[in-house]
Amino acid sequence: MTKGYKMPEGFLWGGASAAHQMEGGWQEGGKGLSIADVMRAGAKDVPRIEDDKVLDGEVYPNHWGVQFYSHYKEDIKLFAEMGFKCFRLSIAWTRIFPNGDEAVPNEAGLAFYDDVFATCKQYGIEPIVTLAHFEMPLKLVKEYGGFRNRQVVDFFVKFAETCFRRYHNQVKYWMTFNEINNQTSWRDAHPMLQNSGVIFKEGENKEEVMFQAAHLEFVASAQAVQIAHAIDPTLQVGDMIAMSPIYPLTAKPKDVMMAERAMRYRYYFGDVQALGEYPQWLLNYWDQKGYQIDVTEADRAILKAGAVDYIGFSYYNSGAVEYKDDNPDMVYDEPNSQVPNPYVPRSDWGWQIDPVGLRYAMNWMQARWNKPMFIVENGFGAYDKLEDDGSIHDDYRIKYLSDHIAEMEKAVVIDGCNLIGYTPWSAIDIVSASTGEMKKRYGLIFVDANDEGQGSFERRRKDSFYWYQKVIKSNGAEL
Ligand code: P53
Repeated sequence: MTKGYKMPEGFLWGGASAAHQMEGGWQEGGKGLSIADVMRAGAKDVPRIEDDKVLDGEVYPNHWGVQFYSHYKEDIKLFAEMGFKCFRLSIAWTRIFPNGDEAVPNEAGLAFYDDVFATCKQYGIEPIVTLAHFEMPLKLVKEYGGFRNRQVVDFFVKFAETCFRRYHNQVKYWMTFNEINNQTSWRDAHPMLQNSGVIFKEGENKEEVMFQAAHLEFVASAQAVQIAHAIDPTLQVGDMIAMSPIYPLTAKPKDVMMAERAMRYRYYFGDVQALGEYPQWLLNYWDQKGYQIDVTEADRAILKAGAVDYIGFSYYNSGAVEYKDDNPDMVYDEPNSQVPNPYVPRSDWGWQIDPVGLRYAMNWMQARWNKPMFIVENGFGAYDKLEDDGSIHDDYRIKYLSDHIAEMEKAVVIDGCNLIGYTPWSAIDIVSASTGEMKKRYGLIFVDANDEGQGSFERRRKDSFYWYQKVIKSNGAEL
């Protein structure tokens, strides 16, 4: 164990998850089909294929997840044993509005989360809830075009309002859209998986569509923030940003400028949600490109009045860019503009490991947005080995988490960043979002299941479970 700094009193240590990756029970309790239910399994370099319906004979790993739907009491008990003060989960939109466009919510779905939150409460665990974590009802994608369509704003707002009304006594911390900014890099890879639920049409400009869809998500999010405050002024609603700071590859001024341009492109999402308005450079960019983004005066007023209360963010890695002569305008195009950073190691899936980048990013966000922050994801996807005696020796995960927590603590104690809590990804093994694999494991708790959904689904404590238990017990002093 190494020595860390103690976090402030009341710091929310916990773990994170998302409904589609964890729950399973895809047809239980009246649940409808979400986009995650039609995504096949992929692998490291094999993209997940998105079908437009469930096809016989295909493998859809989110159908079973890790069966949290039937194991939640046992799982939350294990979280309590680790000492969790909070647990981040998402509400599956399709449990509440199975197709997204119903007039009345599905009572069985609402009741499921009543019981999940009651179970958390029994152990003094604060639920931290994401409303949209890559789980849009499939019908809203297919029949309404996702967030191309203003009607979908209304559907989302209705879903959000339904949840706030039902759970505001149990849930104080909310987030609207998970990793809202990862659509900058997922335009080609997973158009449907991103929260926008957009399927691109032949010949259209994907970047323009992305800006338009993101705009409607901002409006939906800002409306949700206002409604939450009207229902219960004690509710805290955050955004959720995939934070991966982009460094200049060298100190050459043009590399530094290129990195600045990359940062503003990736994080304008945070500017809009935290500051309530679009940055001027982006309005200029739209003009230069001839993009016609439908942003009304009414929208602008909503964005301004619906700024978020805190910045939720994930942190896994950093990136780097360099200036290239064939790109004199320094247009940032993700992920193609990125170059490997020779100074940091990589995981088996190629993710760059950079704990200092977390401290750097926290300082950057504090200065730019000046809001409380919440690290709602940080973790290490790796192959784990179940030993014959049932133990799992995941020292690589302990090292990753310990190194990152140490930097987080410096950001708080030395640099004065305002941090509400820390929930590593993931509390328990889950199905990977990008690959659909089970074997890319993140959990502090092991689930005995393979990529095909075979296994006992028994839970086992990894070494990281016992390690994290001590971290929490010492409030961050023992890493
Ligand atoms: P997986 C890409 C880059 C950074 C975070 O990711 C990302 C992604 C998309 O996968 O997603 C977040 O499972 C996301 C979680 C996801 C986790 O990071 O692809 O919010 O749902 O599981 C880890 O390895």
